[in-house]
Amino acid sequence: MAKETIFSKIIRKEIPSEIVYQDETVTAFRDINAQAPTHILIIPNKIIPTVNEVTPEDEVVLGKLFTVAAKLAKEENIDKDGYRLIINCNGHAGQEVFHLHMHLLGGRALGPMLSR
Ligand code: DGP
Repeated sequence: MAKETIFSKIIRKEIPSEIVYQDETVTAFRDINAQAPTHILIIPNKIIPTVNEVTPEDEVVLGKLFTVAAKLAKEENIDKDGYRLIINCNGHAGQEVFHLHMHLLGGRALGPMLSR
């Protein structure tokens, strides 16, 4: 059984966060350390620690991360100007929370994709 992180507490509303979307399989909430005017984390309610643990049975819920991202981008009014979706995996990518999450970033020009 995968280990819980702070994100499980957010899903269960045991700690405060600004949840902007939730259903039976996906939760989205504003990042506590926003890197852009819009910075939302979109996560499966099921604990998947990293992309390395993704299995074929996760394909539906992970596809839903994209439909929720598109809906939220529209609601945040960043869909036309553009935005970036990021999923970090393990140390070289800087993953800090081991509950797979998609960052939705926008609201300003985000610059080059990678720092050098
Ligand atoms: P990553 O580096 O990809 O694992 O990103 C983890 C993100 O999670 C980071 O941008 C900060 C955010 N985060 C960590 N703890 C909390 C929390 O308790 N609440 C909220 N809203 N965001 C958090």
